[in-house]
Amino acid sequence: MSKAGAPQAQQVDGTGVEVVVVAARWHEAISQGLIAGAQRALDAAGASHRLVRVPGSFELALAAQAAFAGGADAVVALGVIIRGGTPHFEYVSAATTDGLNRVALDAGRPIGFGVLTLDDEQQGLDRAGLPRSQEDKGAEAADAALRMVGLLRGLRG
Ligand code: DLZ
Repeated sequence: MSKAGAPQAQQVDGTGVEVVVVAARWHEAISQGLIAGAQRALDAAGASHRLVRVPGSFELALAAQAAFAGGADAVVALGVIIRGGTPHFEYVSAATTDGLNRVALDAGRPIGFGVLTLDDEQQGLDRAGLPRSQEDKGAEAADAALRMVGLLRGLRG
């Protein structure tokens, strides 16, 4: 795990931005950390937000698509996928990533990608924005989504 190359954190203005946080239910302790981190970042930016839970990471893309259809300006997608002894890890990870990317491109609206793909639970605890974590991936995903809202508005005029 490394923060090398990560951009410097600067406050982003989310006033008037409607965000839906979609979060999977697998690996709940880590997921709760991601959700809390995303909510902290959205509150700090002044964005409006609500939380929707889905059964697993595979379902995040469909929920994101529905959030955009309902008028969301941005989505923050949060999930935890831990490698098991089966090929399921690769299938779920790839489908989740590809699905979210497709939904964002089809909608022309940003999805902050806060899906952790991990070898073990400890890696997730290290990244979940919990008191002993080194990283806060939920907050990073929320911050990225808000920055993209502003950037896209600037580009589209
Ligand atoms: C099936 C499955 C497996 C093996 N592992 C995870 C995981 O680590 N994290 C996660 O978010 N979801 C997992 N799932 C569930 C799938 O995402 C999906 O919810 C189910 O296959 C039902 O469609």
